[in-house]
Amino acid sequence: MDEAKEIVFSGIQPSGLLTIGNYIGALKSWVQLQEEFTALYCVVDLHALTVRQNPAELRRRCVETLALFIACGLDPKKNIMYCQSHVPAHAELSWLLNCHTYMGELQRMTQFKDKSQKHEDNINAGLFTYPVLMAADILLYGSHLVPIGDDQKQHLEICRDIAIRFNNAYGDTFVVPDAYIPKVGARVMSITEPSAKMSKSGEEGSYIAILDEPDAIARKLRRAVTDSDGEIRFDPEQKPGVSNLLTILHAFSGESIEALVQKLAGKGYGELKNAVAEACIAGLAPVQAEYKRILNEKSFLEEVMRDGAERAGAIAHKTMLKVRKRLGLAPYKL
Ligand code: AQP
Repeated sequence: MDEAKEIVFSGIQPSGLLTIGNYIGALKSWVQLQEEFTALYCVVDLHALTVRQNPAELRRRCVETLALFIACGLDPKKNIMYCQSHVPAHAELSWLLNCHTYMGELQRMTQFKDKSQKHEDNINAGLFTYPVLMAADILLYGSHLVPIGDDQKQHLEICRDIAIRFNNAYGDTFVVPDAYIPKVGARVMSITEPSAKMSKSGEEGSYIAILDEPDAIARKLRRAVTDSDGEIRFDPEQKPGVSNLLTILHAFSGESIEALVQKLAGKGYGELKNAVAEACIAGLAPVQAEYKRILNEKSFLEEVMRDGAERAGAIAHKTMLKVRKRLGLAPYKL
């Protein structure tokens, strides 16, 4: 590890097919940040367990998610990619931080409220303490910067609060991290319900998966919910559907929103949807082709996962020694 570089950490749950929300809001930033920082990118399978998963599917999705990371441009020579459950220190630190987190803080989390409503039959303690595990993920590595979408802002805030509280109580232990939120695309909205975030666990037609076939992408976008005033204008408050389509078009075409609005002035929503579909299909094609190729390279993927866990584990081990000492846990050697 290059000690001179600052550290970036981020993760994605293997809880479904990764969406263009994950791509625009997170993965694109990850690719840029790996050039400048020591970057750790994690398939956060322990987080996925807060919602009931099919074990065989979860096992398969962990490897597929890692393959997709690489297909999106993440390079195992430039960063550390691994599976969260392969580094047990995440769960260990999470417990220690749980003892430094207040119920009231966790009760305020909007994601907990949303997911409790969505999974009424399984409001488990893990769902409630999810932000503490996320804090452990980040603090284990002395992370300076955490690239996230808008939805994770509140969780990053609580992570900072826990780190500051711990440092105040026991002396400087954790780096207090900053969020890195993309200027555009930090909250890609659902195609069918543009007032809600696009989620991989949403209804089938509500999201575009990175691996969706061109026909599926075009079909979903044709059904995108817009509004009735017919004007192509960027106004997320008044026109969430149209603004969301413009954001997606901007992310895949690279053209500024202003330029796109000018170009599409006077045209109908059908044309806007076609333009978004074309850009999306073209932008995702190389990722999809690379994914198919990499997925067949089982031994390469295993090696990336094993090597990543070893390197991440070595950093985590150092942090845990410090944390245990600070808390007064008995050392192995007296
Ligand atoms: N719609 C989105 N727009 C922008 N960024 C997004 N992210 C997720 N959805 C959007 C960002 O992707 C990263 C990984 O998120 P995650 O999969 O670990 O969890 P999530 O935020 O709960 O994403 P989903 O798709 O909504 O997952 P499910 O449906 O399983 O709960 C994060 O940085 C997130 O901000």
